[in-house]
Amino acid sequence: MENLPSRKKGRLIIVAYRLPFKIVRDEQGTSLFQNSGGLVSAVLSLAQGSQNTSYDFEEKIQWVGYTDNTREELEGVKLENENFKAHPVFIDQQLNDNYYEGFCNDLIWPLFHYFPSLAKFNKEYFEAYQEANLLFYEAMKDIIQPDDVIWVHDYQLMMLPDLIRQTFPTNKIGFFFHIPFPSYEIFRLLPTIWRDAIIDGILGADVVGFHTNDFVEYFLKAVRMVIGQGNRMHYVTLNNRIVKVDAFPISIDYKKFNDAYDHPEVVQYRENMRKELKEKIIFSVDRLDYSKGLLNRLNGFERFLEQHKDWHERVSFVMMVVPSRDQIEQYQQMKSDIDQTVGRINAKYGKINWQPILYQYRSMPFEELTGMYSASDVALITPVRDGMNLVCKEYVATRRDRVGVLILSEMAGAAAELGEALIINPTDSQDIADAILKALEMPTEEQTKRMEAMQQRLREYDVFAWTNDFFTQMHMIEQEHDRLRLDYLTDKDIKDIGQKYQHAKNRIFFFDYDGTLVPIVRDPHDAIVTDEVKSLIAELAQRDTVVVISGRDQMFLEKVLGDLPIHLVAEHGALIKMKEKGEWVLNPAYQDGWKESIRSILDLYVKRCPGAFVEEKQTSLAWHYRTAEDQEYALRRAQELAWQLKNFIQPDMSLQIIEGNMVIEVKKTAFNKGTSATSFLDGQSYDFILAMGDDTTDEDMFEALPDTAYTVKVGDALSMAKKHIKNQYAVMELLNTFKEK
Ligand code: GDG
Repeated sequence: MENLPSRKKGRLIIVAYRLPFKIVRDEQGTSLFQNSGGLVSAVLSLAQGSQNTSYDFEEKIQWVGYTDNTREELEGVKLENENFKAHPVFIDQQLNDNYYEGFCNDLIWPLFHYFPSLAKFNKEYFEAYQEANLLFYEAMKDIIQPDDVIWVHDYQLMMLPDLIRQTFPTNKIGFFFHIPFPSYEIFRLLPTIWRDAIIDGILGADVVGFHTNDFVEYFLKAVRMVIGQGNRMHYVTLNNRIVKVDAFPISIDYKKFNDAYDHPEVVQYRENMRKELKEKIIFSVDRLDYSKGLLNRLNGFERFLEQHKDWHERVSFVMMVVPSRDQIEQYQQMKSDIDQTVGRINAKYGKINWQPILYQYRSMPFEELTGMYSASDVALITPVRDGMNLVCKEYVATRRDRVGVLILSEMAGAAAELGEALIINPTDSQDIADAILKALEMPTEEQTKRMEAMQQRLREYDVFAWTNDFFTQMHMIEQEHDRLRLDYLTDKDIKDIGQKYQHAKNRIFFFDYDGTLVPIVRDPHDAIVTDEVKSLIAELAQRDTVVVISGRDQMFLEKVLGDLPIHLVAEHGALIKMKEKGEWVLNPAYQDGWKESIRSILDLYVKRCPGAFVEEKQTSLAWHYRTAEDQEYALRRAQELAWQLKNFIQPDMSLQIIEGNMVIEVKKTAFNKGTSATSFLDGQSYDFILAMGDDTTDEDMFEALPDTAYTVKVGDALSMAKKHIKNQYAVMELLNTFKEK
């Protein structure tokens, strides 16, 4: 952290579905009750400067969120406490039903938690989702100032980052996703337009965070499949910016839970529970939700009771279920299943003096929650799918006495961090029953050993470290953007280059062909250089050295430029025609004998992808799919092919895979546009060097040329070149400045 440059001023704008406080109106007026949830305290730590982040926020935190109050009700009410200033979003009931209850909780929630059969794919839901995201945007657009940092949260607001980005291109935007991001096989169940909108929406952010690496990988795969964009080390490159996608496992306020252990009310509650309940206490608390594996847990506990009679009357299982979404039919059904199952198990095994399961459907105050955490011998957390799961972390943090056993589902994001828990598969009742027995019989020393290891990890990466981590990444991407800032050639730059040119004695130009000397066209055969460009190059070539370096084959270059007095380089440096010699020579570094094995793989993918074809050049092989019938399918095949080639190609084969625009090309690594360009400089003393190109392969050239060279990227893709130029027409303008006046 010490190396981070000076802190930046600006405000923090949080956008989440809910506001950070409840607005209660009564005869006395309006009161605000601040939530004590994890996000609120994490965000507060940032604002109060208790975190050493690179941002130093000024003013209160601005918080944009939905309120169920009407606009009239809040007229004139000051929605502000000492920490937050709220900007309410008003969504009318019917829209909110389709948006929040509908798209969010009746589609995205079940689908992303791997319950596709519960997901309702309803067109009105999607429209409402778009409309509601727009309402959030409308509510905030007038408050955004130039240095403000915006942090958008969760699956209710996936389209918002891009809505903001379109009008505020330079504000930093973060997006954090609190639920699992599913594998592509699940994600693709969404209609194409919906998944496009979701991916485009999220990618409006600079940093996109998930709880685990798996979710990161799934998201990156969705990005690849939906917009055809890969990533490098979790950086997705878009037209003129980059997006960092990474894992930030959310955590808890460790100290708050750990300190609670000695709070008098908590001590009292703990002692009462230990007195009143049986010898051993098992505890669980979750919101009512099918993702939380409540029935799986009951089945596991029942199996335990069935198999271990010696534990009867000695154990109490306290199962708290917090009311949630119980207007939705599936939730009502689930609640009634739970009620029945608990009733059945208690009736079957209970005695007058022993009720195996103490089940309550309500929420608990913090002291009662931490009292239960600290009174319990076992916490039984069995979600069938959970983004993270904070309950298990809170249980561990509360155990200042360093005993207690955590049983945790492998399906919770938290399982990746809490390996010392007894990890179970929630669908396997026997696994749960065995873990319960093991937990109840676990010696105290072993409990302490496991607990200490987990506590250390949570102490070190608490919720404040989490926010800090996220904001450090936000800051780093800002630096990365600064580094890659698109610096377009100005009129003054062009004048300066012109003057330098006039004064120089020995000058050389390197030009890429497609996209630089000619515009990109659909059929590559039609990319014929105009007479105007040719005459400009011919004129330059009278005075200066001109090299055209292309990935094209020699025949094509010969056809379009062969009559000019210039050097030509084909196939990325494999074939060279020096103007003096007038004949094509194979680069001596090229070694043949590799094509056969690669060709058979490419041919296989032609069969697997109707419309694709293989182009065999003298020194490379290219698999083109721009002519494929089904582009989406072809893109998938292209990715598969690239992956298979990467696995097949061994380092000693010295082969490189270039993933170009609708083409996958395999060539030797021995040369590239960079090595080729620098070979023209050997033994020469050029005092003016200018290189232009639009392709990713031109980056080798920009990187390899000396620092004194003018390197110009055509287009707005991120580049190593020093300057950018808008398009091929601007290239013409620049070339015109070198004309003899
Ligand atoms: C979503 C993701 C991810 C619960 N009952 C009471 C109570 N709680 C508190 C717990 C805990 C929180 O609610 C529940 O958090 P979880 O993480 O377990 O689950 P979700 O609500 O589903 O949250 C989840 C999370 O977002 C954060 O990113 O971990 O995977 O699904 O803090 O303590 N608190 C009190 N009384 C209760 O009765 N005081």
